Amino acid sequence: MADYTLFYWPIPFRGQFIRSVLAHVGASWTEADTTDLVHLKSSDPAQQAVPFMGPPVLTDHAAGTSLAQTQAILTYLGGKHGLIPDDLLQAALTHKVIADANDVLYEMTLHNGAQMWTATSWTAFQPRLERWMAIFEALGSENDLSAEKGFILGTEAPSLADLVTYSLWGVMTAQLSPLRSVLDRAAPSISGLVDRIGALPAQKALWHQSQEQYGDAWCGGQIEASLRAVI
Ligand SMILES: N[C@@H](CCC(=O)N[C@@H](CS)C(=O)NCC(=O)O)C(=O)O
Repeated sequence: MADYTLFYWPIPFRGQFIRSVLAHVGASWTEADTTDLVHLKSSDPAQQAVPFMGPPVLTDHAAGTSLAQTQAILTYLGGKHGLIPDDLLQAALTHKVIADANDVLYEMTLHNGAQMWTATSWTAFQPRLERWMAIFEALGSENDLSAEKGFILGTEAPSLADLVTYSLWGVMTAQLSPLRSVLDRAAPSISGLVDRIGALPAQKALWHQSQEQYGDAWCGGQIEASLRAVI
């Protein structure tokens, strides 16, 4: 049996953050069928492996436990596999990076598709999107990150914060390619970092497999269609 089972839609988006960490630590996992996910998602909360509203859900078979909420899953995996620095401030900054990434996902999808993008709303969002990129860039710069070397929290090796940064900006700009030049301009060190993380053998293999499975999808659904129409 695999180490983990991931319940998520067949798209990158939030699921890719989890997949990226699992690949980095060399864990094996099974992707649950969408029918099993739908069944689990619509079950009575009292009957669910973990009470939850929206995926991802990760089952850790050795521990006999399941978790929901991307931030909680990442924190669990990061702690279990030594990807969160011991230093109190660096650990808190790891949680900040995860929370920032989650905010960006919500903003990019207008709160999971509550509204659709229009040319006007997308144009109005551009300063805010670039500011988000600049926020990641500034954190990296404070820790001597450059395009060529270093990691976002100044650690010796990639930490959870780097994998999250890659899964956010690297995956987003790979799937929505017009945004890559925006990232290059607003956050050049982050652009370099995500390329370096993406070039790690485990990430390269994962991304190759993900592209075969998910094609050019990012967040999926009507919100992705409306995004593609305006970028
Ligand atoms: N805060 C949750 C959000 C989960 C979420 O919105 N999941 C989406 C897919 S990315 C979903 O399918 N939601 C369905 C629903 O909320 O009913 C997390 O970060 O994991």
